[in-house]
Amino acid sequence: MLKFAKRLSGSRTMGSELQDRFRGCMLGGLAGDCLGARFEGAYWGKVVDRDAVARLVSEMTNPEAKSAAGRSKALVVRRYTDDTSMAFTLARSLLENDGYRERYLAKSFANDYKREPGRGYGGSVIVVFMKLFEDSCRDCYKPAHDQFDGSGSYGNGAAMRVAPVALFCDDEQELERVAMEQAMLTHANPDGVCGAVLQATAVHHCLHADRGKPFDVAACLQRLRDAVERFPRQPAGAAAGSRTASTTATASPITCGGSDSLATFLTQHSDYRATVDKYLKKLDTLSVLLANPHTNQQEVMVELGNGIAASEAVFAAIFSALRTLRMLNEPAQPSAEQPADQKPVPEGAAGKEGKPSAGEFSAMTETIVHAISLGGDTDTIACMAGGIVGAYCGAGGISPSWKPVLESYATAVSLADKLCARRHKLHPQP
Ligand code: R7I
Ligand code: MG
Ligand code: MG
Repeated sequence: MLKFAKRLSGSRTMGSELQDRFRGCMLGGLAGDCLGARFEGAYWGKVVDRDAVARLVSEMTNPEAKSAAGRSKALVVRRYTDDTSMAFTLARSLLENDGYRERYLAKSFANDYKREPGRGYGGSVIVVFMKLFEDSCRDCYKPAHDQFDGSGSYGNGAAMRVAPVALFCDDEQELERVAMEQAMLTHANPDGVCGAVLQATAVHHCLHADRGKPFDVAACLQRLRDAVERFPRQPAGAAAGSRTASTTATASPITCGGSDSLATFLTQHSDYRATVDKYLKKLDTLSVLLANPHTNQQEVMVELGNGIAASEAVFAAIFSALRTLRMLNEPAQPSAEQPADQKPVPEGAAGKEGKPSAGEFSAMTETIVHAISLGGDTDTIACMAGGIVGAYCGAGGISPSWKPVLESYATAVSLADKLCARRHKLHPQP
């Protein structure tokens, strides 16, 4: 096993393992967003040289790092973008209401945008926020439904923020439903919603995967496939067309106001079948790409995409995350078979005088560097990949040198701790 795997058990000393994994998820997302934002949009339709990304990430986070020209660089705090802003808001909303409250969350998203419009929001979602402020807005899902002439946005904005839902919801049914419903406040196209369900499922699976055994990539892919096959999840016992307050046997109260069925809306959408078929096909492609250690960034970008559509960025992120988790199962000494450009980035790569430290491997660094090197929507791909890997590896897998450069690091930890404390209260553990 790679050296990193040994550090997983060490992280248990920080408190409960679960708390560490909650923190890892929130911090991994924050790190991917803050570091990936440096590259967002600079490389649409093309990949970025991995060594260059590793060097720049090191320059951004390592106080001893030197630039390619050998100059020392002062560390600066890296601002988070809309991905983290909306994830924080979603986490707070779930905590403050002890569940999903649609109007509260919709208004919170809109208020956050008004307070900080410069966080790099998607071009069209702003129209949704503006409509939510109108007195005439009675149905908080309608502004999202009206986007793009009634077809709804297929952007990745509902997926990029969804990780807290995986930390909040225990069972699969509740998870998939809350992921769907929160998505539909801003994204009503099945592509945008299914992407959120898939990302939430990936985080949830990795959060609860047994670290005592090698990470089971096939089991994770099967869980993702199951989620797409039953998308959109209907509340248990609810007849199509009658979305009512939840009566599911879940641990927490989830309020679902409104009268129309969101799930029915999705299944009746003209793009619904195409979305399910596309997502299942892309999962097959992802599985083939993952099985081959020679797969390079160019192939991932061409096959899965790296753009702002959920059906691209979510798959790029899940690939980056599962690639790292698969690597944790591999021998410590990379085999001669492994292509040089796919070998793990050594921890502190290009740090001191550009020399990597021997043999060390940081799962989070590896994930974020790989995600960014796919190009395109780098903050969002790295944010989602970081959230998945963090949920498995925990905060113990994140370099302490990243702390001062990630804006609102303490907020991410605090929200993770509150979500974890709530879970412990519902499910006390010895
Ligand atoms: O999805 P969204 O919240 O954007 C998230 C992205 C992330 O990369 C963030 O980091 C931030 O940079 O933005 O915002 P939307 O405005 O709903 O969707 C994003 C973009 O996707 C839109 O501005 C459109 O360019 C495109 N898009 C569509 N274009 C044509 N037809 C989304 N849906 C459609 C569509 O149906
Ligand atoms: Mg962003
Ligand atoms: Mg983005």
